[in-house]
Amino acid sequence: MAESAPGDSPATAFSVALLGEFVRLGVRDVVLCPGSRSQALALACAELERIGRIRLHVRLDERGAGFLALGMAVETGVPALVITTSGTAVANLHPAVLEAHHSGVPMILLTADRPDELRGIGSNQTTVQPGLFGGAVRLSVDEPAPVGGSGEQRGALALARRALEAAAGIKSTGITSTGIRPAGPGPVQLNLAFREPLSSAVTLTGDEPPAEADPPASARPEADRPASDRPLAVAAGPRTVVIAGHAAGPAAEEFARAGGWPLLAEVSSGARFGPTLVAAYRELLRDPDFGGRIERAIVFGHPTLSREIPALLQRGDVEAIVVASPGAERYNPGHRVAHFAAAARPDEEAAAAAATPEAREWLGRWVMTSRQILAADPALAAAPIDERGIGRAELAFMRAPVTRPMLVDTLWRASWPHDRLVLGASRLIREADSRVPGKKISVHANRGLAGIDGTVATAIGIALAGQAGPDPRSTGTTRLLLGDLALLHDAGSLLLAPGEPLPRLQVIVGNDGGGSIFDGLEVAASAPAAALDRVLFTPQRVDLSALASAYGWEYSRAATRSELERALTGPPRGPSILEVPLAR
Ligand SMILES: Cc1ncc(C[n+]2csc(CCOP(=O)(O)OP(=O)(O)O)c2C)c(N)n1
Ligand SMILES: [Mg+2]
Repeated sequence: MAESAPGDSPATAFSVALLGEFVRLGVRDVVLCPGSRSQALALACAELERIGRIRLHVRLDERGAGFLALGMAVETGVPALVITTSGTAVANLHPAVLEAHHSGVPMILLTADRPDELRGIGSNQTTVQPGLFGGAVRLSVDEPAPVGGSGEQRGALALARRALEAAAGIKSTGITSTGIRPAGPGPVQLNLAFREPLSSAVTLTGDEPPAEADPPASARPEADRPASDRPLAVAAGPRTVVIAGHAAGPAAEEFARAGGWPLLAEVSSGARFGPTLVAAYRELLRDPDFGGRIERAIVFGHPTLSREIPALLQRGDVEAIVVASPGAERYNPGHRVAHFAAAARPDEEAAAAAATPEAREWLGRWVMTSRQILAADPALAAAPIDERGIGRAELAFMRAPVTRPMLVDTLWRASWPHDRLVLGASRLIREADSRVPGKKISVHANRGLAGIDGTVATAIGIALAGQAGPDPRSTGTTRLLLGDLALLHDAGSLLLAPGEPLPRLQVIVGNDGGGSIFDGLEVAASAPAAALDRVLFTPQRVDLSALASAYGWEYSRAATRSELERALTGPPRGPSILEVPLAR
């Protein structure tokens, strides 16, 4: 593919072939971290970017780089490549690998390593990289250093294809010490040994013929669905609810509508909309007159935000059916799930039964009561109206300090279908989950493991991938809502070097000076307050305005309702931070 020159490095020839094949198969985003051992890959990427074949994102911190790639794949459905040097650089990918594994997001890591002869002898920056991620990767290959042999480039092409198939979950990749590797999209590690000379000059013209005559496979993961995984036909019958956990997607809404069943949809389910939605599901699940009467629950996605849902599914008098759980583990609270299925639909009788008076009464009560609960929420009361203009009551209303319910409600109202909303792991996602009404908008959260790490990087990945395409959605704004500790945990991801594409991202920080989520734990009622503060709340007093300015991000602050509304309704902008002070 490359023009050859004397003194060519096999590392470069291999890297060009491997990356070229990834591009040919549809990969577009590459996240690259600097390092010496990976230089052949890095320089080949610079060339591929120069000729317009990839979108290259260069990041210093591998931990953030992993989450950036995760965010991109969440948005596009296509894995991004992450390239690192050897040693601790590789270990820094682990948090994002675990999140991708548990949430079923594809990702391909190209980790540079020393060749065999330099391993296990105390060489600089050399550890045991193969297998580092254990059972969290769909495929782990330790590729020997290329030596310039004849079949090497073809081998590189085959490796790219194998990696993509494994990341997409198209093929199960055999038995390991941890058992059969799970299918479904997830992370893949290609550990690539390189020997000196670590690179040579590379020039690509963009006219290189396809390296192989095979028809291009798609990089977009297709569901790995054997023929036996026909949709489960769900019969009419018991009093049923449909639960949409994280990433359930629109299939959950469609299913609930077809069966005429109440839809209990979490905020990041992708199914929080539609005529059968029960947004105030937590209150109702606790109510014996509602939750207490449920006889069957059909779960889509991965519920993580409430205690009520796992409690319901463990009840002896409730039949639990779990459909298309994303990620590596099937959702199975208390090991009480009766059936697992890849997909489901109400059978004909069930669809017809949706119109019976009993079914309509069951659904109607859930939906109407949920709407009444939301309507009675004092935090969401509308502005008082004074016919003679802006009165005192309205002024007071607009000057009211921002509260958590006000924050999530205003943000929800400011979001449109072409926007993307990303929610960090904190009190605020729970606040949103407990009160925002139905709306068909794109909401993401890292709920695979619900870490507070990598949140900024994930949102940048979603924003960059979202704004790159020709899709009308590419005109929207990405907004990230997170707590102060989650922001500080990933402050390094604010680093956008000169020349890097700038995300159209507004980071909204609910700043209550520490981890106030812990104030809601039972232990907060009994443990000494000072101890709780020191070891759980963990106070911080970082000057967020100075932090933003240090990294060159626009900064503003909204302490009242009117300031918040203004800050959330402006035109789309570049990277900005909005600080919202919140009472603990
Ligand atoms: C990587 C990681 N470390 C620790 C935790 C435990 N944890 C959950 S929430 C939280 C504090 C969050 O604080 P903040 O972001 O300020 O949100 P708040 O609860 O104050 O709204 C911590 C430390 C976690 N989820 N992930
Ligand atoms: Mg906080």
